[in-house]
Amino acid sequence: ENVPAAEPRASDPKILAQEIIERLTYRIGKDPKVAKPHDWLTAAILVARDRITDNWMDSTRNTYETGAKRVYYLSLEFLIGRLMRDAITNLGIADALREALSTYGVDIDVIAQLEPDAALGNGGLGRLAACFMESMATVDIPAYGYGIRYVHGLFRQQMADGWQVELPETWLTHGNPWEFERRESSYEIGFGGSVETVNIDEEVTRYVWKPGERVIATACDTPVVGWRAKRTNTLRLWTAYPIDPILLDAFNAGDHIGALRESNKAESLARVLYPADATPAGQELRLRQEYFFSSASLQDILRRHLQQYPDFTSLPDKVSIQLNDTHPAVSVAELVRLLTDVHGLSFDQAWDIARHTFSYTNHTLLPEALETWPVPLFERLLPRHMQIIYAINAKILIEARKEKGSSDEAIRTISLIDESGDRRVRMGNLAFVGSHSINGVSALHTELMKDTVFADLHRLYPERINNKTNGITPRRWLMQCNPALFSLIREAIGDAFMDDAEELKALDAFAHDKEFQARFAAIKRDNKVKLAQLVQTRMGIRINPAAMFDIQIKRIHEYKRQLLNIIEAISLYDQIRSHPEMDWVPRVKLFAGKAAPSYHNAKLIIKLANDVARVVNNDPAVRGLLKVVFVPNYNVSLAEVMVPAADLSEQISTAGMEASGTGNMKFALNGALTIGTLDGANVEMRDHVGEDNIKIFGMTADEVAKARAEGHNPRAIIEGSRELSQALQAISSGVFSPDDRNRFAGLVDGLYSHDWFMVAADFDAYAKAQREVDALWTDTDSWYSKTILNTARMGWFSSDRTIRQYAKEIWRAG
Ligand code: DL6
Repeated sequence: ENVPAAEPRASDPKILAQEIIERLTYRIGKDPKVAKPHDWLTAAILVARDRITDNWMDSTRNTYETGAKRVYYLSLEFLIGRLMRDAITNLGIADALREALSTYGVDIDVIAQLEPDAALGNGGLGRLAACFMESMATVDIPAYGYGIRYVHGLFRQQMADGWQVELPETWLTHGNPWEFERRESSYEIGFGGSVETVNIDEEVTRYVWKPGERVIATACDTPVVGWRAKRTNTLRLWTAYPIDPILLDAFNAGDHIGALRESNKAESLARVLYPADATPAGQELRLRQEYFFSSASLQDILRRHLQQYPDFTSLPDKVSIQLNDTHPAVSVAELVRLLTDVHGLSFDQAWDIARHTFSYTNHTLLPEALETWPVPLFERLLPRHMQIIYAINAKILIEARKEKGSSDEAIRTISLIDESGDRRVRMGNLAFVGSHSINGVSALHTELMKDTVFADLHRLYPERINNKTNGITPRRWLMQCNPALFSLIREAIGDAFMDDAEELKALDAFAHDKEFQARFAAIKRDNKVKLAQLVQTRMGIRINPAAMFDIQIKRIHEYKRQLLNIIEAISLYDQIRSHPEMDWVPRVKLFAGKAAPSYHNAKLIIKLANDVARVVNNDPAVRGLLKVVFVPNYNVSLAEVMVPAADLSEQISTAGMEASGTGNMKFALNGALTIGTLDGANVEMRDHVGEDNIKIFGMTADEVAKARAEGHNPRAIIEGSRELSQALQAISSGVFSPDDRNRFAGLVDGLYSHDWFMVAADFDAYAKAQREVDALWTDTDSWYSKTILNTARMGWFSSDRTIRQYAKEIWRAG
């Protein structure tokens, strides 16, 4: 936390203390004598926000004055978590604010816990967007994030007898002191209705969309301050309002519910985040959300551009719009519509501008996750956009057919309309053809994109696909979540790594230094004690900080293979009981993560983890050598406690299925050893940390593809593995579910019949790798030298590096 502030006055605790009292009195209206912890938190945030605001205005002014290119990051998700610690660290006032608050007897760590964890996202893609916002400000890119200000973010997860139960998350209960509502930045958004044609002359036809419904999008801005307050950017989230707050005629006629119907319908647009991350929501409200925020953002972008420049010919030079997955893909058609129908450009001009302005990031290869919308729904909701999509499609298909001589099959897969069943609009293809750059998020993922989901489009436009391996912000994921390790590193190698994470490599020299190892180990131990306390308080389970903390935290998905981890735990449990005489390494297997509410198997996996935990944790025969814990309600704040406490990081997805992963990077940076497959960014992590410092096991992506294509025989594999068959037998016979022996039959049968995710196929390799990890653990010197090297060599995975690459190679900005 001891980071130098921008200017000495800014970090004077006495001045901060005065400011806190001023905010408390005049902005919150509270006498300090009766102020509640929440009031102190709000006052502290307002002090920080005011500091940021000065910087924010400077940044905005500077962008106007220099005519710099602006980057717009369109994302339906921003998983930002708490903001206070981030803001005060980047402002360099963390220590001073602590001292200032303490003069009133207020502990900053206590009030910081009261800040709600803003969960406006599901998982990886949303958290990446949050890291990118911070890094764009840090590397001085004039950028805006655009999204939706959901009233309810991702659901709160509770456990009822080991089953996931979803409860609404209400992060706005105490208001949101970070944001500024901008009523003046409001735009009309239309839905439905019809399109009229006006013939201007023989050659020019104008299209006039007459929407049947209209709502208002209003901006809410949150400033995002970069490291050392170099720049502050804007996260602009849209709220929906009705055009008429109440239909008075209906109200006066006694129809009180009908009088509010329009209002409710409008407000439902920003009410709740869809809680699925890898399956498209597929419902009309979701398409409405996508269009709502895309249209509002584009109208805002065009308005800002025209404020500064005479026309739109300069748009691609002055504006880059990054589409975060396909959720904002309708923007491609919306920009063409705005430029032609509203601003009078020709279709060809508009199309050319759009293609040079947009770029698109793909975050998953799962074919079921690539959004498509039924043509009739699309046509009813967005009739003008449907026409534009047909016009774009005609252009592309003629080009493909004439210039590139594609086959009928290729034409079918390139088309924006999927005609294999009921006709559907392919949003991935729309995003692809409407962008000059399409990027994957790790080297392997990008190559697989070229070979699989976008193979034909890649043949047509071979220069467009490129890779930008993900990264994480080292401010949140090292400095703030692990202050003791941060201080130790500073003491060892100086401050350079604070501005350039790759300077962490200087720590290499300390990997074998006994004293450094001991201090590194002591910090890990303290972090484990903190996590143990959290587990004890929240769950009443006692875990031993001397045991190896083996952690898997992420969304629950079959491809992420929490099931593999649980089955291995069962097998280990079995072996410990059978061989009490052996020297077992004490382990605590910790899990956390949410399942999409409609994802049956994922919810069963959570129940299995809890059932196994109950049996194992209560069996005196294991003598505490193994504990299994599923910590409920995983969110960013929980990750900030779990990541620094991990000894072993589980990154065990079926090879070829995890686009990148970013949790893998957070753990390694905080000194955990990774056990993982050659999937996503694990591959590049291995290259950076060195293969001796990571435990890689299992099938490669090519082997998985081959096994799937040629068929593999999971039954034979299971029967050939004594450990695996015994573990599955234990599950099937009801050892963990005596009240319902058949509870997990679906999961087990899936392994015997098809094993799509190669859980059985990889089991033996995984179990062997785990025993090798045990052996390493017993060699303390070797363990810490490896984990120190992980910290030392993870600098490249800073999101500052990722953003610099986007800026240079895609946006040509900054
Ligand atoms: O690119 C960020 C993040 C990747 O690190 C994960 O590997 C990937 O699963 C995730 N994708 C999503 C959305 N869809 N799915 N699945 O969050 O993106």
